[in-house]
Amino acid sequence: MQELSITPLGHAMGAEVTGLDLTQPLDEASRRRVHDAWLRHVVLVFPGNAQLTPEGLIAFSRNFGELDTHESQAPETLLEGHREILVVSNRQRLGRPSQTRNTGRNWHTDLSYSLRPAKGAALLCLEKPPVGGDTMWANLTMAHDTLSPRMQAIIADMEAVHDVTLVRGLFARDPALVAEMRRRNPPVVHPMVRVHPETGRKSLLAGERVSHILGLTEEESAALLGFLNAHATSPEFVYRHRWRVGDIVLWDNRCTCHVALPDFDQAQPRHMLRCSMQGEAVGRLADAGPAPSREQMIQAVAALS
Ligand SMILES: O=C(O)CCC(=O)C(=O)O
Ligand SMILES: [Fe+2]
Repeated sequence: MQELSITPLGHAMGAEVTGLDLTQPLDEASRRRVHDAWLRHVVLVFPGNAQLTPEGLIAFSRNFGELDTHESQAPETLLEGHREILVVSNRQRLGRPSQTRNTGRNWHTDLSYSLRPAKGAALLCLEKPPVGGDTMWANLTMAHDTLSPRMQAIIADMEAVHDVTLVRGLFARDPALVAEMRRRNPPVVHPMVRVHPETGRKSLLAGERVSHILGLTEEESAALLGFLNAHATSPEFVYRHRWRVGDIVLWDNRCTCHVALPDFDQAQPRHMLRCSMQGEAVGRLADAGPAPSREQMIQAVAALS
């Protein structure tokens, strides 16, 4: 067996880990080195795992936390007999179009539309199109730290609503599944700035599944979110992964967002298995009622004068 080696892949984040046999349990020293590399490089790539079984993926993923059993997901999107594995695939499933064929098509942090955004995830590529089908991750710690101190102070105590209906392409899926996803995931509130429980560093919880910032008008919220999302996903903060069959990509979901690009021939199979590590319960259910519009504010002020 080669020696464990960790090679950076990008400046913003990303490192490749080789020299591990993931069909065997990791010894404690290797587990620690990989865990430290995960915190440091945020996205880790483990090549050459096409033969790993579902049980092997589950066992490997458990090195990084307790696994989510996907209560927030429709059961038909999970691997038969393994609630810990979500099948992200455009292959037909159970004789029907796959309900995860367009998963991850806008910038998001996994499960931010639930009370418990994932801690991290491991995605194993079993089939990929000849070209395209890349995934991009953005480093939200960098995004936070490169805002001006004044902007950091402005957003420090802000909270935002995350909404499963903003999952791009959701409504192209089976209406019964969409109803199920909405029933399982009413809108939730999360802080805009998160503190990483292990590194203590702040990050910006941005993404395209945020509907609005609490306490602002619709217009203020849209403008600020537009700026923050553009800033957070600017190329300087992004690692783009070009998949090879057998790659496992492990990401820290507490300080990143990601997007799965639809830049490939959809007639070609793209088939991945994902385990998510359970995050801390940080959110709360959103109170009813959308943000007031500027028009409503004008009317309210007029009524006072
Ligand atoms: O298919 C991908 O590349 C990623 C999809 C996604 O967002 C996820 O599995 O969390
Ligand atoms: Fe995702």
